[in-house]
Amino acid sequence: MSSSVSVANDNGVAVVTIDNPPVNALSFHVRKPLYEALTGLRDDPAARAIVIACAGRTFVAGADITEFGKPVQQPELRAIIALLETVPKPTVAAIHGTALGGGLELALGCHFRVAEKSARLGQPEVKLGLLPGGGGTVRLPRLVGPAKALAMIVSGTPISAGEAKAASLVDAVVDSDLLAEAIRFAREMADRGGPFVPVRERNERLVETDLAAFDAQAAELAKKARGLEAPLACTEAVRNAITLPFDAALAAERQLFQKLVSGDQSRAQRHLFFAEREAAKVPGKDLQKRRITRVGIIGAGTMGGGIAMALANGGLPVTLLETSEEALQRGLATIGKNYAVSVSRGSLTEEARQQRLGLFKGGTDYADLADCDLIIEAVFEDMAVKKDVFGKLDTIARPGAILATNTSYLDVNEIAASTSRPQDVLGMHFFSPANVMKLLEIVRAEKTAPEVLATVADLARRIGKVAVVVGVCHGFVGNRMLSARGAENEALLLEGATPAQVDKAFTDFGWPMGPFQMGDLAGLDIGWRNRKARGQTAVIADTLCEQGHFGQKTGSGWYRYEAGSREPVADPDVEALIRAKAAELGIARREIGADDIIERTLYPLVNEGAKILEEGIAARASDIDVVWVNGYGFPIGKGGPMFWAGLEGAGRIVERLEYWRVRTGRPIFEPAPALRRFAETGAWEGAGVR
Ligand code: 3H9
Repeated sequence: MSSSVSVANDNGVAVVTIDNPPVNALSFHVRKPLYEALTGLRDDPAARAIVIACAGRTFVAGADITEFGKPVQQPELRAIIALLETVPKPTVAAIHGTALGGGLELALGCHFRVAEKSARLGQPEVKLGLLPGGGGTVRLPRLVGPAKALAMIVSGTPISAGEAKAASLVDAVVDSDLLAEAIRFAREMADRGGPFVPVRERNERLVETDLAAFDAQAAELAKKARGLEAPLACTEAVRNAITLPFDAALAAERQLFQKLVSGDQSRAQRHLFFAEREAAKVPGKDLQKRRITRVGIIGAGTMGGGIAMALANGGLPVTLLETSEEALQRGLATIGKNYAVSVSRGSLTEEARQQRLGLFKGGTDYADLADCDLIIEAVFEDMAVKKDVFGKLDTIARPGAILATNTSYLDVNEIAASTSRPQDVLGMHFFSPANVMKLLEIVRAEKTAPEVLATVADLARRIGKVAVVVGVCHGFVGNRMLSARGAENEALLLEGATPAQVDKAFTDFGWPMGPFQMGDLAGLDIGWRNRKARGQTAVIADTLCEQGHFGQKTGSGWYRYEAGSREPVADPDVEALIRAKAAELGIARREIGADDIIERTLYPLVNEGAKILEEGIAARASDIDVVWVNGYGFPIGKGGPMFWAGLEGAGRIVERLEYWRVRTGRPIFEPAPALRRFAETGAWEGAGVR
C-alpha cells in the first residue's frame, strides 16, 4: 500500500488512513490507492465495517487545487464516492480539523460521519470560483435540507461540528479519541445490521422542500453575486438536486463544474488562493521569530482603536496609549460600543465580548508601554510627529521590542532613523476599519531585520489578516497605485464624462463602487489636505472642497445625499461646475465610452504595478494582486490587476497606453519596461525582494 493511504484492521473494523501532508488533499497519489483499498475492502469478509480517517492536522481539506487545469488522472473523486456507495457494510468518516470541499464530499459518500468537537465542515469551492464537483450539491441537500445546503455552498463558510450535528450532517460528535470512537461507532452499526442506506437514496428532505421559498432564497443570494458565475452555478446545481433524479442532477453538476474550472474566473480565484499564501512568506531559512504576548498601540482614534480591536479579536492583550485620560476613555468607549453592536447583531457572543474587553489596558504615559513586545504607532500622519513618537519609544521600549508605524505614505526609513534600533522598526499599514479590512501591508525598511518581518507576518496570520511584505516608497503598493488609477479622473470629467458614468464603468467591471462614490464615502477633504501638503491641485475637487462639499458627511460631494441616506444622487450643480471648468480651460466635451474610462484608469493602475515590480517594492506580481483584492475591492473574479493584465492582453495595454500618451502628452501613460517585457514574454518577472 502506498504511504499516502494505509489500511489496518481493528478487530473486524478496517481503518483506512489518508496521509498526505499538509492538508490531506485528494491528489492523484491519494485517489489511486484509496480506490484500490476500498475495492479490496468492499469484498473482504475480514472487514465488517470501514472507517476513513486522516493522519496529521486535518481530515481531507479538498481536491488538490494544483491539479485543476491539468489533464484529469483516473480514478476521479466521483468514482471513489460511487464505489463507497456500493459498499454493503457500514462506512464511517472520522473527521478532525476540517472536512472541506472534496473532503466533505468523500465523507458524504460514507453512510455515517463522526466528528471531533473542534472540527469544521464546509463546501468552500465557491471561493475558488467553483461549485462542489464531487456530488456535494446533490448529497448535502439530502442530509441537511436544500435551504441549509444552499447557504453553505453559496457562502463557502464552514460550520462547526455542533452545528453539523444539529443539521444531521454528522451522526456523532466526540470530545476526544476520535479514531477509537469512530471505530466503536462503526462496530456498533455493523452489530446492529443493515441495510445501510447511502446518502444518494435519502430523499426525505427533498420531498418536503418548498420550491418557491427555495427560489426566493436563491434570488436573494444571486443579488450578491456581483458578476461572479460560481454562486449562480451553485444555486442551479442545488435546485437540480431538488427537481431532477439523482443521476441527472449529478451529471448536471459535473457539467457546471467543468465549465467553471476551465473559466477565467476560477483561474483568477485559484491564483489568488496561492498568491495569498505566497505573499505572507518571508524569505530566509530558520528565522527565529520573536515572542509577541502584549501589543501597545499609540493613538486611540479610529485607526488606533480599529487596530487594537483587530489584535484583541486575535486574542492578544493590548495597551492603548493616549495623550490624555479623556481621549483614552473616548477611545475605549468607542471600542466598547463597537463590540456591543456586534453582540446586538449576533456576530459576537456576550461571553466573547467580555473576554475581549478584558484584554484592554489603557495609559497616558509612554512608560506604560515598557512591557510590550510590539508597539504600533497610529498617530497623526506627519513626519515630525511620528519622529517624536519614535524617539520616545526608543527610550522606553524594552530591547528587542518591535516598533511599527501605521503610516500610509511616509518614509519608514526616515522614521526608523529617529531611533537607535532601526533593525526593529517596520511599517504595519492597516486599512480602515482596521478590525474589518483583511489587508496588512508590512513595510520593510532598509534596515528592518528579516526575523522582525517574519514575526509580524506570523502575527498577521494569528489575527486573520492577509499580509503582504512591501518596500518603502510614497504610498507603498496600494496607495501609490491608487494615485495612478485616479490620475485621469478629473480629465475624464472635463472631457465629457459624469461622475456617475465613471462610477458605472467601475461597478460594471465588478468593483463594489466607483472612485467618485468612494471619494464621497472616505471624505473629499482627506485628498484635499494631501494635495495641499504636496503642492498639488485638482480643479474640480478643490472647488467642491472650498465650497464645503466633503462627501457623504456633509450631504454633498461628487453626488448629493438626502438627509440620512447613503444613496448617491446625481448633482446638477456638480455637472454645471464641471462644464464651467471645461469651458474655462478650453476643453471641448465629447461622449466618453466605458472602454475609454477603463483604459485611462485601470491601464495606468497596471502600469504603476509594473513599475513597483521592477523597483522591487513588491517581490511578485501576485503580491500586488493580493493587495488590490483585499484592500481596494478589485474584483476577485479578475484575480487582481496584474493577473487581469494577462486576461486583457499586455500587448493591448501597451498599445493603448501609447495611444493615450500621444493623445494627452501625459507621462502617466508611458508604458513601464516591465509591462513591455510582459507583453513580449507573457509572464511578469518578479524583481525579487529588495
Ligand atoms: C474541491 O475540493 C473541489 C471538489 O468539490 C471537486 C473535485 C472534483 N490543494 O492554508 P494553509 C496548501 S476544491 C492543494 O496555509 P491553514 C496551501 O497552498 C478544494 N494545496 O494552512 C499551503 O501550501 P504552502 C476545496 C492546498 O492551516 C498548505 O497547503 N477546498 C490545498 O492555514 C497549507 O495551507 C478548499 O478550498 C488544496 N486543497 O489552513 C480548502 N489546501 O505551505 C482550501 C491547502 O506550500 N484550503 N493547500 O503554502 C484551506 O482553506 C486551508 O488550507 C485549510 C488549512 C483551512 C485547509
